[in-house]
Amino acid sequence: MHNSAPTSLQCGRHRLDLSFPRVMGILNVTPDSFSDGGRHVALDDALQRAEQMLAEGAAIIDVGGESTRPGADPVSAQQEIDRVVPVVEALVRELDALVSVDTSTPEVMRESALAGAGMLNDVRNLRREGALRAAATSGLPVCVMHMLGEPGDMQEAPHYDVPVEEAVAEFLEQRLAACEAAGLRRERLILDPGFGFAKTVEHNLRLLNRMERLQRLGLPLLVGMSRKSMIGKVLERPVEERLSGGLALSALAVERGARILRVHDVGPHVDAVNMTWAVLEEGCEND
Ligand code: 8Y7
Repeated sequence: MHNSAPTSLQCGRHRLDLSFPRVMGILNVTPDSFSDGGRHVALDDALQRAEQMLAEGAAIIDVGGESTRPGADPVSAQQEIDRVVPVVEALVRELDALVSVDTSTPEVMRESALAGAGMLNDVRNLRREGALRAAATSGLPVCVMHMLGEPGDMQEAPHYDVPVEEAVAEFLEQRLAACEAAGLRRERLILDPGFGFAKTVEHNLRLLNRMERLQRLGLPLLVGMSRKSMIGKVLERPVEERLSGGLALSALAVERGARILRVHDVGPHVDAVNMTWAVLEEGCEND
């Protein structure tokens, strides 16, 4: 299917080339993040980890200071700022990195933009009070993800009255309209189906298989499936044994139109994605 989405995005001082699929490396700065065990809280550790991900080919580093794990303790805006902003500043200053900030909190969006972040990533799709306005005034591209409810209650019997890809596409269209009404231009938006958020395994598999439905919205697609329980459930693997399954999902996601892959294991995903892309683009210059 023809992909009509923009092939580059202005992310603060960085221009992100999306004419081929890019990898976003996950940098958790929460004390309780489930797959990093909170080991990356210290600034030096965060810098080192980011440097390694960039060397492995990450185009973007996604910094998150609020755990979305069900049951995680809520954090105040100030706590989140204290965790995230020094890391954003250091990554920009020391590594000239394109930094995305995973947050739903308007104050964090504002402070992150001032600290040099190049992108915002909100799993609550700008539904928090003041988030639409903060995102609009930041001037940065924003990833808008599909999720119903809150991380704490979203997995209580997720149900859709229409096929899941239809429900997700319609929801994202509505959020796009809300963004545009708040002054966030369409050209600045990235869409994400929200794998694992308010979805059963069957929903997740179907949504990936039918992601072309979302491609029709004409915006870059970001996906996050790295180490998620959809892999654990299909393969019966614990979280530390989900890399191979994740690589298979990334290859398929690229084939189904994803242009940004949010992952923990950057090097292996860069290879998987580049290999997939080489096949998909084969002969294109002669078309
Ligand atoms: C996603 C995400 C998480 C995702 C986007 C995890 C912050 C859970 N998942 N952001 N964040 N998309 N855009 O397993 O799928 O990484 S947190």
